[in-house]
Amino acid sequence: MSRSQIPGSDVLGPRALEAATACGVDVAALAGDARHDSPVNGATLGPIGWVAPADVDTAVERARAAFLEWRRVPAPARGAVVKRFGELLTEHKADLAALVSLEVGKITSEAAGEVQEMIDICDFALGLSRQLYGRTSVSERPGHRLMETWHPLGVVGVISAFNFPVAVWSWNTAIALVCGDTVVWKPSEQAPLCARAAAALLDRALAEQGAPAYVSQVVVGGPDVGEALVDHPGVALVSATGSTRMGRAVGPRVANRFGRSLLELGGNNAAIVAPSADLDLALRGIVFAAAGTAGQRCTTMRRVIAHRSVADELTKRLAEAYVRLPIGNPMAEGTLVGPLVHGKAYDVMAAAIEQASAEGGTVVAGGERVLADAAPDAYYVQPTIMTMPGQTDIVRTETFAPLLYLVTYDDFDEAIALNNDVPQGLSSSLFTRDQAEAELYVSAEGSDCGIVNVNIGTSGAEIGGAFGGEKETGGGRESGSDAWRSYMRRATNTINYSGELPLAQGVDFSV
Ligand code: UN1
Repeated sequence: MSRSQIPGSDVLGPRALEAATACGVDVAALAGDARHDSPVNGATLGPIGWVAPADVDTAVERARAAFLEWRRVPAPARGAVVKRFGELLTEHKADLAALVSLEVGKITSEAAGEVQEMIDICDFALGLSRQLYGRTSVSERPGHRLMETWHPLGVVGVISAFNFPVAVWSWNTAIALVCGDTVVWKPSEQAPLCARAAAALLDRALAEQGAPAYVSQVVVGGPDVGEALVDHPGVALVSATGSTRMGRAVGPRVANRFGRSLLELGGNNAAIVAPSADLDLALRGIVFAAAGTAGQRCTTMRRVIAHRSVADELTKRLAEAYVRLPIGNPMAEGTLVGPLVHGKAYDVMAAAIEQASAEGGTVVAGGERVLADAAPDAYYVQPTIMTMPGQTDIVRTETFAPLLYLVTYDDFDEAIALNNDVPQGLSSSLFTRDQAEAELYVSAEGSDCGIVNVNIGTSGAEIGGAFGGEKETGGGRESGSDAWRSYMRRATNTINYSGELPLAQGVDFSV
């Protein structure tokens, strides 16, 4: 199949059902009026089988009951489930990746990378299942000991976005499960088959390891299903990935019922390119981060802040690289840029290009829709570069598409200021060979983002680090490092073995 040959529904539909069946989904049971379209050709992939908001109640009640049992299972035994899940993901990597390509349009290599990210988090969570450490501390009172114990929170609600339709759920779920929580997942409406396939593999791992029923559940439905999860008092933690607009709605609602939320929202990620940068390396880092995944990662690079001395050369070389990017059928070999998720995403991109032009920008590469004849209902676009006179309104706005803005700087402090002068704070990077610049960039006076890289792009983080960002990105941290703490509650224990009852702070309350 060539890149410009967009497969028809006679190919895509059966492939989707075959892959979902191989992962253990009972496709015959999927019914209902709700349908979803493949970004690859715009054609309907089949019934979704939506649940109603009222079904969220049942799911949360079941998850709550399962939690009471699951929390008694030793953490390393919970880890064994996650280990098995990782093995099943490895076995079904190609099928799950195919579903990711079909439902959200990722190229095969990135879709496989997404599944690999799931396998990696299973490994991480397995190790973590023996490392849920608490601290001990010294007491100011004789014959007393202070310690912290970590306990599972309860039911975790996961709301995930189309662009990482299964990996982000798995970051949350693998960690939540070893922590002793149970999970109710509301996946993206765009990716119900991926979600059911991933959930079916986890169900199998849970059953094989003798876990209680309803430790993991998936509720496929519309925004009202997500809202029911957000508002449910039985959901201890809502971990939500999506737009800042969505987070602005979710955060206060969860806080209002004193639930916890973990938000991973928009980014407006920049790379600074310093005069000493290795331009070959910068070029490769920028092209992957800005045009990869058709610009639809939350970590996608959206701004380049180039030193005036290298800006022209960099712009020229970037434009040359962009022209060569193979755009088309994401499942064809050699394709690097697949489709946008739907027509609305295309409209938003086209409007952003128009606004950026009105704000003084110039398109130096891309900007056009392609393959409209071969796929009239799908939206393939040329990744686009625009030079801008400065960080105008549109530059400070996240547009979820392959649209990269270039601005220039004269001194490094100005570059850092530009890096930080956006409402979002997810990811950032600096290309330099100057060690002082690199150190400053990762210091407290440097980038204000949650992810701060040197000599690599903004996207493609490994699961071992904590993932998330500041400001309008929402402040949450998922995945590696000590992000597990968000899925547990901490108890401070004071144990008195003295036989006396001395009071802290020297208080005398003798009776
Ligand atoms: C996202 O786009 O929501 O760092 C997650 C990355 C991936 C995760 C992206 N590991 O680009």
